[in-house]
Amino acid sequence: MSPAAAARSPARSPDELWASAATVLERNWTGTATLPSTAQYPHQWSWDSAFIAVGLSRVQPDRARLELTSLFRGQWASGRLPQIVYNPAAPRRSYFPDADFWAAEQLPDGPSVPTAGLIQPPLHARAAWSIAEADPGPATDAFLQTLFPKLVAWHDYLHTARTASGSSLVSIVHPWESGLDNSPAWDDAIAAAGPFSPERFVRRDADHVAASQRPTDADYRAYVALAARYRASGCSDDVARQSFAVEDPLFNAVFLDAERCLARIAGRVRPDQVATHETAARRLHHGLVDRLWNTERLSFEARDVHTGRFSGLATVGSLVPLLDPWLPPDVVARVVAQAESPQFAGGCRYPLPSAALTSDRFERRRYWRGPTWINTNWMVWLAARQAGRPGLAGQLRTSSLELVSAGGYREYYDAMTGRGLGATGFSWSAALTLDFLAADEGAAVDSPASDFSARQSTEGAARSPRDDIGARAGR
Ligand code: 2M8
Repeated sequence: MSPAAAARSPARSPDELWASAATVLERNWTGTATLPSTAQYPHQWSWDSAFIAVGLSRVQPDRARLELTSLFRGQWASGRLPQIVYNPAAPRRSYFPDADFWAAEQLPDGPSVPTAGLIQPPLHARAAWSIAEADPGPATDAFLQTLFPKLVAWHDYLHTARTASGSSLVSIVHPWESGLDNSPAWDDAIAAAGPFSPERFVRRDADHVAASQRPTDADYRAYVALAARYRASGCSDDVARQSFAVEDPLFNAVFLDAERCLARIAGRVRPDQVATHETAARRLHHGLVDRLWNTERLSFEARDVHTGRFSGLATVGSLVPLLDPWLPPDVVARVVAQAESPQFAGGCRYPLPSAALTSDRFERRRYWRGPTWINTNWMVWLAARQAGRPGLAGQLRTSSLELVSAGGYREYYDAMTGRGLGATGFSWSAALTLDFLAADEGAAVDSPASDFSARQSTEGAARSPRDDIGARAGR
C-alpha cells in the first residue's frame, strides 16, 4: 500500500471488517440463498447472488455454491436466468412487483418456481470462477460439472434471444435489466417509450428508505408500465417489439468477461468447448468497440436500439468495458483517464460516483444517479487490475474499504461525504468487502492458468482473516 493510501486506511481493522461483513451475510441467509437486504429486498436477486457468491467463496465456499445452485432453480426452459427468484417466506406485500404480477410459471417456457420475467447482468460465470479459484477441490469440480450446462444455456439465451438484428450485443428491454436501474443513461429511451398507461400499484420501495434516495414517482410509474408491457407480451424475446431496447456497455462488458470465465470453466469440465466461449467473448469485444464506443465523446455510452442514438451520458457503466482485455491501448488510456478525471474519481472524496459529477443529471443521493456503489467499484477494480492499472485499482479498493468502515454495509454512499444511503445490512457491500480484503493486491489476474497457480502458491503463506472466520463458521 502506498504511504498516501496507508494514511487513509480504514478506521476499523481488517479483522473487524471481515467479521462484520461475514455477520451481515449470515443474517441475510435464508437457508438456501442470501437476501440483498432483509427489509428492502426480501427475495433472491440474480446479480446480487453472483456478487454474494464471490464474497462467500472467501468464507464459506459450500454456501457460495449453494447460492448459485439455488438461483439456477429459477432458470427458464429457454435458458433465461431471471432477475428475481421469489422467496416463499417473504411477508405478503413486502416487495412490488411480486410473483403474482409476473405469473411467470404460466408462460410456456416459464420456470417451475416463481420468478420475475426480466433478467440482470450475467455475472454468474465470473462468480463460479471465483469459487473455482478460492476453493479448488472435488466439491468445486462437481459443482462446475453441474453448473456448466446451465451457464451455457443462459449465455446461449442471451446470444440468440436477446440480440437485435445485425448486432452481437445483448439488448436490455427494461431499466431494471441493467442493474443500474435509475441511471440517467435510460432517461431518453424511457421518454421515447412513453406515454405510459397508468397501472394500479402501491410502491413498497420507499417503505424502508427515504423517498429522496429512491426513484421519483414518475420514474417508478414508467418502470412498472414497461414491466407490465413486457409481461403482456408474454415476456417476448423479440427485441424489436419492445418499446425500450438499449445496448448497454456495462451489461455487455460483464457478458464478455463471463464468456472468458466460461472458457476457463470449460477448460476444467469440457475442454472441447473452450474455443466456443473464447470466440463468443471476441464477438462481444467487436460489438462493444464498434457499437458503443462514442468516437466523438471518446466514451463508452449506451445506445438506443430503435433510434441508434447514444445516451450522450457518461456513467460508471462507461468504465466497466475496461474488463475487455482486447481494447486498443488508446481506448484503455482514455477510459482510465475518464475514471480518474473530475467526472469521476478526480471530483469526489469517495469514488466512483454512479453518474458523472459534471452532468446536469447527477443527483448526489438518488439511487444510481450519483451515489457510489461497492459493486461497481469492485467491477472497475477487477478491470483495472486486469488492465495493469494498479493506481486506479488501489484507489477503488481503499475507498471502498473506507466507505464500509465508516458507514457500515449500506446499499450506496454519498460520493462527497461517504455518508451511507439506501438499505442497511446490504449483502453485496459485505460480500465484496470480503473479496477486497482477501485479494492479493498486486497479483496478476488475467491469465487463467497463472492466476490460479499464483493464488494456490500464495494462499498458504498469506495471513488472511479468512482463516479465523472459516474456523468460526465451522468450516
Ligand atoms: C435494485 O433494483 C431493484 C429492482 O431490481 C429495486 O430497486 O427494487 C438495483 O440496485 C439492482 O441492481 C439490485 O439488483 C436490486 C437488489 O439489490 O436493487
